[in-house]
Amino acid sequence: MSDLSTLIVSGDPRGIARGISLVEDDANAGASLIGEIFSRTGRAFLVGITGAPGAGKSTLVDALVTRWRRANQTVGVIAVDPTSPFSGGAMLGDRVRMQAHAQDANVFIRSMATRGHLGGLARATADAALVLDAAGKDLIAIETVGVGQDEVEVVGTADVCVVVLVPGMGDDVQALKAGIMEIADIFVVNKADRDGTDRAVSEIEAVLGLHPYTDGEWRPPIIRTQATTGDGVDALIAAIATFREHAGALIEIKRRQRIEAQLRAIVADRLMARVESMLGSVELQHVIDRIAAKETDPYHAAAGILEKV
Ligand SMILES: Nc1nc2c(ncn2[C@@H]2O[C@H](COP(=O)(O)OP(=O)(O)OP(=O)(O)O)[C@@H](O)[C@H]2O)c(=O)[nH]1
Ligand SMILES: [Mg+2]
Repeated sequence: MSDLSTLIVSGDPRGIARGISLVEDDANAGASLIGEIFSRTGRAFLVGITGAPGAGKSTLVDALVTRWRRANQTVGVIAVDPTSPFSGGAMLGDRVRMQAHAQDANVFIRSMATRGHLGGLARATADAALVLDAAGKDLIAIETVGVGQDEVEVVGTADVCVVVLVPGMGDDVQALKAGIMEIADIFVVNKADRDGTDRAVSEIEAVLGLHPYTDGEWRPPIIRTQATTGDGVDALIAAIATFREHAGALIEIKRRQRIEAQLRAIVADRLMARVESMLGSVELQHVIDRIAAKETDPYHAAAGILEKV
């Protein structure tokens, strides 16, 4: 085992930071690191938290971390920074907010950019979670803004997925219909101090009512929270624990999905890298020119390329 892997497995914060940077930035070194630590993973429980910008996700994570620490659980947090214009500056905000935990060696907090990951955001996040898992973190919270396919993919394959909504946002119900619904294991209506909380709860109930839940099938509970005061956060912790106890088969399916997504991303990435090194960028541009000039179409061009690999 390399020095870095040894540091990570011992739970050293600097080792963890270096490990995550490696899986983010360096495909080859990241891959060999994962190879070394992989047998030490599989113990952590991944909690995905998603929702609209400003819904209070980070405040909620902060409140969860406080309680998990009280229960002597070690914690990792991965906050996937939205780069969208309406939520710029979130990274700084997260840092300030989470500062209360900064002195705690048993809490590791990391922000990750949404763009520019070789093999995609989901791959990079899953690898970062593996590093935290190998480092012995009991619980790993992954926060993303539930706006894009990428972000949904990231939290959708966490062991449990918490979708955070707020009162008075008609758009959220649209988002529910647009697919966030399928990935939610637990709904949170945060900012329950605001008007319209009951209405938000009944809107979610109405959407849940469209699905005929069978006996033994997990029906997502709806938890009201006020993340700023911590009200309702114990109920959320209890709901996560209940899910963990009762949805074992579902969690196994999600773990397999996570492995599958990771495997597919790696294969696609490597295949493309092989194609690029084989063709060279000039030849690739030439193929693109031919498609643009309608001399061929993307499907035939792709088939032609794959024949040569
Ligand atoms: N009134 C009220 N405000 C809250 C509550 N929870 C969070 N907020 C406030 O909502 C704002 C956004 O909170 P964040 O935790 O940064 O929200 P977020 O979802 O992480 O935001 P992004 O990461 O930028 O998408 C902050 O000003 C919080 O103080 C709540 O329960 N009630
Ligand atoms: Mg946030």
